[in-house]
Order: sequence, then structure tokens, then C-alpha cells
Amino acid sequence: KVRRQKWRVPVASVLERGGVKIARDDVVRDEPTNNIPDTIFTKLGQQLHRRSQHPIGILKNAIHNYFDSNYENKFDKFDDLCPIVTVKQNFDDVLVPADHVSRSYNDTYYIDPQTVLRCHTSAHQAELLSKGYTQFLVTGDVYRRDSIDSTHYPVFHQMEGVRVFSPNDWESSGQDGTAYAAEDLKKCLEGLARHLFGAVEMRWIDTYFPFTDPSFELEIYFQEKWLEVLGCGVTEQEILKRSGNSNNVAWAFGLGLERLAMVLFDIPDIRLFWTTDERFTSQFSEGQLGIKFKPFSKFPPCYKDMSFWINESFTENNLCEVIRGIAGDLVEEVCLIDNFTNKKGMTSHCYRVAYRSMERSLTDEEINELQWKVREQVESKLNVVLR
Ligand code: FA5
Ligand code: MG
Repeated sequence: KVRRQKWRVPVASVLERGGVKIARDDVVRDEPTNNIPDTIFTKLGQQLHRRSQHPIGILKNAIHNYFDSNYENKFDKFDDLCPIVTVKQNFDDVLVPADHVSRSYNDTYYIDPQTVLRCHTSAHQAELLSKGYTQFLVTGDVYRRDSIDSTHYPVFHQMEGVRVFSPNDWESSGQDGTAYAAEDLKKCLEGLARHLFGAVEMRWIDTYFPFTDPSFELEIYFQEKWLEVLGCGVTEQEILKRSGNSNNVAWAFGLGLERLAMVLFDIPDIRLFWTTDERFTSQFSEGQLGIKFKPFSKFPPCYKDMSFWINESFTENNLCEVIRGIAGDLVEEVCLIDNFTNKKGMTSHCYRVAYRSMERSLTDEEINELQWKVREQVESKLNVVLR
């Protein structure tokens, strides 16, 4: 499955295409710029990262401990900044180009044309730098329209870290500020990985973000695949300049907390973080990093295939939103298994939907009913033609 890299390619915004927007069904019909469905709306305020018995909260505290014990100058910590932010905070302030794909209604949840659910904790960087903070950590829930599988969820948690250096810090090193910061950043994050995991297989990948240069991603080997757990880099000078840090250099990172927690606690599916099933929640306790999750009996998945002729405004994120709106966390994966264009230029997609509950077995009846609703709404909301 090919996954588009969120920050890579600026493309023309699809914002104006009617077919791409999905309004919240019932509540905001008259507000066509709002694309937040109830399944997302109900996640606001849950703040898994502030629950000390929850894997996300346990992990946040462990990372805080790492920074507290390794840095004499304490990092300031924020974990209660509101996830509803302005377009300026989420994009402009971190130099995301006006025509960048991440700004589209297909990728980001908009409350209105100026207000979004933050898609990353980087939304708070510029403001905190302007207020004079020079070493800080920001943890919060973030929101993205995305595809569906065991490591992607439309609500997840990030921790942002920023550290500012002044010329004194690097001048005696013989390196320039950028090289000094990049080296310090990698050391810091490798140390964090060792603190959390002990020995673990990891690798650095060069990448692109609008707000850092150079930019890197860290991947960890997990369940027989390389899993991307964080993005980071040396902060663009323009961001520092605007925040009154002209002479300084900084690094920044954004950790995916679910991804790290999956590796740390052996949690096989990202949906589990949202379950209230005691067979999950009771396995974790405050301050305990060494726990390995013992899966309760795994129920069989049920696969349903669905083929349709797409139109020009079709996107996989819209499809996933429709399916999640009906099946909620009963959908485990949505995967494109066939794709062809006929002589008339019509393109057909076949998607395989995997349904599975993590708590109980599903009946055939129940799944058939879900699939019928999915077919109905895929046709009516996405204007595709079922085959
Ligand atoms: C960012 O969000 C950047 N703001 C990170 C950053 C900060 C870079 C500061 C440089 C400086 P990215 O889109 O790659 O980057 O997301 C960061 C991490 O969030 C990923 O590595 C991954 O661990 C996690 N992540 C991304 N999408 C999802 C998702 N749908 N579900 C769960 N975790 C996700
Ligand atoms: Mg990435």
C-alpha cells in the first residue's frame, strides 16, 4: 500500500471541491466548511495523555522523567493547550506553504475556514518561542483525516520538544550552529529511545518538513516492519527570527506517542488505546514501563470487498471517514486491493474492509448490516458508482 508523505509535496488545494468536504451529518448541515464527524467530536477533551494509568499517560511521564534527569536546565512542560487552534497557528506560523496538501479539507479537520483541530503539536511552537521559552515539551491530542490500519488513527497524541541554543553553546565546539544542533538532537532522541526501550533496532531517515532543515525521521523495527515514530530537525531560521531569536539556533521534534507506546508495551493495534475494556485498562499501572500487553483472545476478522467507479474528487480519506462513521472502531483496515482504468478512461477501485472487534466476536448478520450501510453511504456521499 502506498502512503502519501504528509509534508512532502505542495499541491493545489482541493478545498474548493464540493465532493471532498463531508459536513457533520446532523448538527452542522448549514455549516458546509465544518468536516468534523461525531466520531471525532466525541474524542475532544478525553486527554488520554493526562491519565497516569493509561499507556499514553505512563509514556508521557516516562519521557518527562528522561528530560528531567538528563538536563540541568529544566524543560517547561505543557499538556493542556487547547486542540482547537487557528489556521495561522497550525500552518502559517510553521511556514507551511499556502498551497500545501496538508491544509486541504481532505487532510485536516476544519471547524470553520480559520479554525482547525490541530494536526500536530507544532501548532504551539511559534507562540511559546515568542513568549521566551527556550526548552519545552508540549503534549496533546492531534487530529488528522487519514487512512485506516493498525498504526493510523484519526486522533492520536504527539509530544513536541524544542530546545534553543545561543552562539555561546556552539562556538567553542568548532561546528556551526546547525551541525551542532543536529548532533545534539540525534543524541537526545537516541538517548530517549535507550531510556524507554533499552536495546532496540532503529534507523534515521532524511526527510522534509516545511519547518525544519535538515529534517529527519526515526524508525523502529516492530512487528517485522519499520515503524515511523517521530519527525524532527533543525528549526527554520525564519521561525526563530519571527520569535525574537535571530541569533539563536534550535532543534524541534514531534513524537507519535501511540507508535512509541505500541513498541514499548507490545500493543498490536492503535484502536486499543481507546477501549474501556478492563481486560486492556487493568494491565497498566502508573509508572510501570516494563509491562508487556497480553492480548485477550483475538477474534477472527471478517473481510468485505467493495468495487466502484471513482470520480475525480474521490479520496481514500473520505472513504475511510464514511466507513468509520458507520462501523466506528469495528473497522480494522481499509485496503486498496485492485485499481484499473478502462478504455473509456473510467477508473475502478476495489477496497477490502476488515471488520474485527477487539472485545467480542461479531455475528455475520451484524457485519452484513454494516457493510450494506457502508455501500449505501459510499454511493450517496462520495458519488461513486458501485459495481
Ligand atoms: C509531524 O507531525 C511534525 N509536526 C513533526 C515534527 C515536529 C517535525 C517538529 C520536525 C520538527 P508527522 O506527520 O510525520 O510529522 O507526524 C509525526 C509522528 O506522528 C509520526 O512519526 C508518527 O509517529 C505519528 N503519526 C502520524 N500520523 C499518525 C496517525 N494517523 N496515527 C498515529 N500516529 C501518527
Ligand atoms: Mg511523517
